[in-house]
Amino acid sequence: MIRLSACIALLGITALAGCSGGGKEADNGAITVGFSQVGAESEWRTANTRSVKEALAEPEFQLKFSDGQQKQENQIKALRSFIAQRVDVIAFSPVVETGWDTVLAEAKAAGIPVVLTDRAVHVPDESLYVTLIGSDFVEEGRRAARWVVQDSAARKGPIRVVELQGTVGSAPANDRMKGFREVIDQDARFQVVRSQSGDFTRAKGKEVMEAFLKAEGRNKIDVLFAHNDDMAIGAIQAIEEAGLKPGEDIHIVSIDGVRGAFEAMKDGKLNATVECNPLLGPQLAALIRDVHARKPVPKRVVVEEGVFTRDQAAAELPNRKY
Ligand code: GYE
Repeated sequence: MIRLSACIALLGITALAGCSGGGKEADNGAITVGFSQVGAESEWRTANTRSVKEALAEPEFQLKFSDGQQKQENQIKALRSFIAQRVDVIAFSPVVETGWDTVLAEAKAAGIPVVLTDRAVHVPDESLYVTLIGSDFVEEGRRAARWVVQDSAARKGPIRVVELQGTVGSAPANDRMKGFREVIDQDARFQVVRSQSGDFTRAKGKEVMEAFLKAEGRNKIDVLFAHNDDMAIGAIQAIEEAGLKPGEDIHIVSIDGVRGAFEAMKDGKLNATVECNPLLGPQLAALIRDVHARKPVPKRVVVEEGVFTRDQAAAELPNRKY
């Protein structure tokens, strides 16, 4: 179950009420929502898309869904088309953090409220969006590092760590890296020897891990931290192809907690996964309802999550919903 901790001050409705225009209701009275998704890069993302589509269903909602294929320019085009169609509410998950000021100002000028889901943006003017619902990625990075520190309690240094980053410039990549470093840097035994983006995909995770193994030598990597499970699963293949045992020769922690990660843990190949819940649909629907009704909503809604290890995998697997 998702528990919410609503933080920061409640958003006043004056900013929105003051805007001219406003969305055009669909003929049947449904709330029209334009949703711009990042892409279909990972198991997390496909579960997230399913959840959003299920929750923003007819007859209450009329959903216009657009897949950005991991490209900001596609998402900006989608947002402009939602504005032109005068949807009631725009919801979107921004692939990267920067570069949204102009299009968000256009939405504001058109009186269309914007709800961020999953990923954050960096805009100097926070009134350009109403609220953000998503995970605390910095904390997820810290949790991954705390697991590594605990797992390495009996080891002597130097402990050589490689990192597979998510999409360059994305909120989860920036924040997970930050949280991980914050904790790992306090223990002098650890050295992050390589850190590169695998764009949150299995294929890239495998490719970059192959390059890491080549550059470092097969016996020089102790720990892999991957910003998502899919990249870890790709890397596991690369490690096996190099003749090493993932989960033993190289200890691996990643983030998301998708089914594939639990299966890899059950097989002993992944050591731990930090949960990041993609099933945001019902909460997003509730927020959109309130935003559309011009009710005040929290500026930030955080999803609470846990950490799972290999010994818990078999028991937890039947409970996983994504
Ligand atoms: O961890 C990754 C996906 O933004 C939280 O995006 C999301 C991340 C998730 O591609 O698997």
